[in-house]
This record gives sequence, structure tokens and C-alpha cells, in this order.
Amino acid sequence: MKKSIVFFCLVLLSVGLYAEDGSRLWLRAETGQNATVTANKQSATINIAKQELESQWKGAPVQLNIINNKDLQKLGKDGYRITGNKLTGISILATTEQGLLYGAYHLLRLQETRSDAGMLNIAESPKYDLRILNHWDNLNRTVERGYAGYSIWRWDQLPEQISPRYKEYARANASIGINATVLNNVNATPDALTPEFFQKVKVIADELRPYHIKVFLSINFSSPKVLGGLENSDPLNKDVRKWWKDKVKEIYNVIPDFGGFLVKANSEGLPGPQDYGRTHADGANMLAEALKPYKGIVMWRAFVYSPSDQDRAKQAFNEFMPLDGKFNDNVIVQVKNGPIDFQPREPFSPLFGAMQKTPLMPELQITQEYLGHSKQLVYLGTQWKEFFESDTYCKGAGSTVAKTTDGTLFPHKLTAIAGVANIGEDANWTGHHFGQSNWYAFGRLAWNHELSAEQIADEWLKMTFTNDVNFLTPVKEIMMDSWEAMVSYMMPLGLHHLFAWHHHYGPEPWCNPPGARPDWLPSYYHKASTFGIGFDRTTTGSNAVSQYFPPLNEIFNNIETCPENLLLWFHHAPWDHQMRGGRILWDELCYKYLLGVNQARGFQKKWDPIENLIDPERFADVQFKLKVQTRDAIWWKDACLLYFQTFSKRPIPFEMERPIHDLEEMKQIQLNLEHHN
Ligand code: BDP
Repeated sequence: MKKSIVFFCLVLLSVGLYAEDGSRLWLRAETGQNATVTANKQSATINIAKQELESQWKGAPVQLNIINNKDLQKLGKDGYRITGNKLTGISILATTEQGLLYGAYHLLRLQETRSDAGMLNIAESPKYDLRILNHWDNLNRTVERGYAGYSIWRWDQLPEQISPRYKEYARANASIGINATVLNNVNATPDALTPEFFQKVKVIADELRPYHIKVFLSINFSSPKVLGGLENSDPLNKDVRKWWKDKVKEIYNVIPDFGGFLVKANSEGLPGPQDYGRTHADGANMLAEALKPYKGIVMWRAFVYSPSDQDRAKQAFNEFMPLDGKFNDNVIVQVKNGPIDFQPREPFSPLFGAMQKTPLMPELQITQEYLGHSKQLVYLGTQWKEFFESDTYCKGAGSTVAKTTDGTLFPHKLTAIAGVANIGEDANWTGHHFGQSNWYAFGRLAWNHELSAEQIADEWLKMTFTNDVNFLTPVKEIMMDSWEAMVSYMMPLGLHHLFAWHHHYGPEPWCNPPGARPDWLPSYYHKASTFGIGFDRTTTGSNAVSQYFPPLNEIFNNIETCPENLLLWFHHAPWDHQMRGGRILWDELCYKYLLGVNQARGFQKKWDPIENLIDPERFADVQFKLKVQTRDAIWWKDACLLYFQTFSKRPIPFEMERPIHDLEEMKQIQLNLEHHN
């Protein structure tokens, strides 16, 4: 009797211990190893590196040494060297404490991915100096475009109470090299600059500091007027400039290593310098001047557009190019990967490569606002690689976007890259277990954009699930195909912005609420007519192609040479346009949607057989979401094809599966998705 109770308790305990909710992310190494680790210096950061290795490293002793020699200096302040052998001893060398921390996580990653055998001789340094997350978290803890619950920042409890998640967050980020974070939404309220709020921010900064993560804030440009009671917030007004200087001083008094500001100004209705007839440079430089004495920086966003006759895709370029070279040296301009807005596939923003006298930092969106929220498995490593490797031709062939921003082609003082976070209070942090892979991939690519999407997927799967090849092979295939599959069942061939007005999840290509801004309507972008479909951005259309360097402008401009995956981004093509594979455009569109749906079905088929290779909880969660993904892929296919068919007036190819919905039925679907669902 007694024995069975003990047994029962043990079972309960083990179920409790091993219930998999995904909260451990990719940091799942067995602890309790008691490895021998020595360090030649001490600090909070070095102690973390030490403890991580002591508890998880399974090899011979590790030495952590801060050394200042030429070889290590070449690797920069975050770089490190790992030498030695797991059987005889390892040494991690760096010029700084954070170098040692990154080296420690590297070594553990090698162990967890079974790559730690043999003689190690590794030299690493990051491609970007600042690798920063942007939280679109509001002070009331809702998260704009967040799909993993409420914000992890518990402003209501701070500064008194400290959530254990702050440290876990810091650790996860440090383990992939992320070294900075913007805590609040770019749609910022002036309340983020009150003395009470700084006390809360201070607590978070204190928690993140040992992991070498710097804290930044988004600011509202009208703060001097709204918060300070000044007459206006004109950047050339002496009082306004003084207000910012005093405010910045106040912040640094509380947080001496504060990073600086992220600014969304004169964009989507937010205030900015143009309200006073001033330029973006005037606004940015005013803030830069205030931050300069403390080594703070300004990240000024180029995501600007207004309802006008000018093609939205051209606006940021036209507004920012004349300002090239006019920004202070502690300003960096933050540019979304594409010219519109994180669509499933966009060409790169033409600002990359063109704005040469001002440092630019790419902004990627980790949260899947337009890519299936946390309902769909979409691995973004492949999307981001396409972006990094896109050739701008700004200095001849090979001038990739990556090289225009990482200091290779334009040696600016600042190099940086931002990712809009997908993190929330959900136990698994990101809503979908596979959302974690995008957080992971952002960090790894920010460190080294030359890593392949496949290698990153491989690492992440091994660390997060298992090293079993029977799991890795099919699941890696799912990941590698997932982005392109989603593009196919949502917006193939360069279509964009077909999303439902409110939630940006499902399709609504017909959307046309009374009084709506034209540039927020799908028809502005798809321009479907009985003649054809697509946005004419050629020299005879909006001429957005001219913003690209030759020969790319000519390649995009010519319907015969334009890559077909961007065809309808640059061209308004007739329904019977001959595609390179032999089909006419309408048929090709139909087959693309079907291909995407079939790939989604394929993901289900590949997932089910791995059931016994991982824990039942995460298996079932992902299995359920893959079902939703296929269902919603069919929704996209039927809605878009039935709608576009009202223009093309052509049959869906007869050998293809028929729609299972009616257009009117599709138009009735009203998802009541809230931002933080
Ligand atoms: C759009 C989002 C909106 C953001 C905006 C931005 O829909 O919520 O505020 O981008 O980046 O994609 O500022």
C-alpha cells in the first residue's frame, strides 16, 4: 500500500517536472553537472558565464580569461575565442566580460547540438554592434500585434515586485547574442517619460544588466507639450530643446547606462517635427544632442507614409533621401525590410544601399502580424535570409543588403538591427512553440547573417526538442518550406496587403469600409480589374522601380525579367499573361494557392509520425495548430480565388480541387481577434 502511494507520488512528480509547456525555450541542457570552471576576473556577468557552465557543461575544465591582446581586440568588444578540447580542457578568451558570456553560451550550444567533439578553434564576432528587440508593449500591458498574451513587463507591480521572467528573458536573449531592448511600443505615450516610470524601468535595467542587455525607450514626440506643459514640441524651440536635455539627464540619473530612444514620428498619425515645418533630421538631431553627453543614441524610424497620390511604396525613400548626411553621428535610421509593411513577401526597401552617408538599421518583424499570428507555423529564417542576401547593386554586383548595413560597404560608427518581439506572458513565451524559432533565428542572424536558415533551424530543433534524426529531418523540412508555403496560400506572385482590416490574419481582398483611407485598402494594392491584376510600379506606372539601382531597376521594370515571385508587386499584368512555366497568369495564381494549401496539408502529414519522439504536450499543441493552419490556408485560397475570379471571369482549372466555400460565405467571416489574443 505504502509503496504504491510512493510510486504514485513519484509518477505525479515526474509528470509535474517534465510537463512540457515550452517555458524553457531552447535552454534545456541538463543541469547539476558540477563542471570545473575558473575565471581570471570576477564580475556579475562572468559569474553568470561560470555558473551556466558549472551546472551544464559535461566536459573537461573550462577557463574563462579576459585578455587584452591584438588578436582578441580584432574580434571587437563582444567577440571571443574558444580553444581546446572537451576531453582535456577548454579555454574561452575575450577582452570583455560579455565576450566570455557569449563564449560560454556558444560552448553549451555546441554540446547540446552534439558539435563539441574534437579540437575547437573558434573565433567569433558579431556582424552588428547593436542587436535589439523592439517590444510593441503598451503601459497597460496589452501588446500591439502581440499574439502571446499580455506584456511580460508588469508595470502594475513595478518597481516593488520583480517578476522572475525578467531574468529568464535576459538569459534567453544573452544566449543568442541579443544585447538591447526597447521596452515600450513605438506608438508611445508621453507617460513613458515620467519620473515614476523611470523607477520601474530602472528595476528592469538592473535585472537585465548582468546579461549585458541595454534598455531603451520609445518616445512620443509631443512629450514636451503634453507632459512638460510647453507651448509646442517644435524641435527648433529653445525651451523644447532644453526640456529634452533635462529629461535625458533625469533618465541617466536613474539609469546610468540607458541606451537611448526609438522614435516613430509623423507616421500613422503620430506627432513629429513636420507638425512644425521641420524635417526628420531636425527632430532626430535635437534628441541626439540631448543624448550625446551620455553616449546615448537615437533610432529614428523611416516607416513614414501618408495618404497621398504618391505610391506608398515610394514615400519613405522620397522623404529620407534628401536628408542623407544630415543626421548627427549618434542617429541611426531604422528601416523596415520592405518598402511597405512586413508583408509576406516584399522586395527590400530601396533605402538600403541608397542612403550611404547615414547608418541604416534593418527592422524585421518577429511577431507574425501578417504571417499567421501565433496560430501558424511559419519559420522566418528563410524570409530574412532572402532579405539579407538581396543584391542592391549600390556598389556593383554583390552589394547585398547585409553588406550595406553591417559596416562592410559603408563604415559607419553605428551598426544595428532590430526585431519586433513576439514575446508575451504565455507559458511558452511566443504563443506558438515554433514562434520561439523566430526569436532564436533573429538573434542568431543579428549575430551572423551568414549562417544559413537551415543551420539555425537545425540548432534550434536540437536544443528545443531532440537530436533524433527521425524528428529532425521531417520537421526541418516543415520549417524550411513554411514561409514560402504561407506566401503561396496567402499572397503569391508579389500580391500584398490583402488582409482583413482589423486583425491582419485572414483574407479580405474585397474590404472597403465607408470612408476608409485608400492606402489602407487591399484594392489600392491588388488593383484587380477585368484586364488583370497587380500594382504597376514600372516607369510608366508609379515608377517605384526607379528607386532601385541598375540593373535591378531594369530587371524589375521589364515584365519578362521581373522575378515572378514579385511580378504583381511591380506589374499590372493581364490575366492571360504568359508565365515562364507555360501557364497563363490566372491559372498560375490558382495553382500557387493550391500549392500552398497542399504544403500546409503536408506539414500535418510530416508532423503526425513524430508523435513518439517528443513530449505529448508540445506534440499535441503543434498538431492542433497545424490543423488550424491548413483550415485557414483553404480559407485564404477560396476567398482570394473566388474574389479575383469575379474579375478574371475565368474558370478555376478543372483538374484542380474546387473551392469548398462560397464568396458570400467568406465575406461573412468576422474574426473577433484582439491584438493580445
Ligand atoms: C504596422 C502595424 C502597426 C504598427 C506599425 C509600425 O500594423 O500596429 O504600429 O506597423 O510599425 O505594421 O509603426
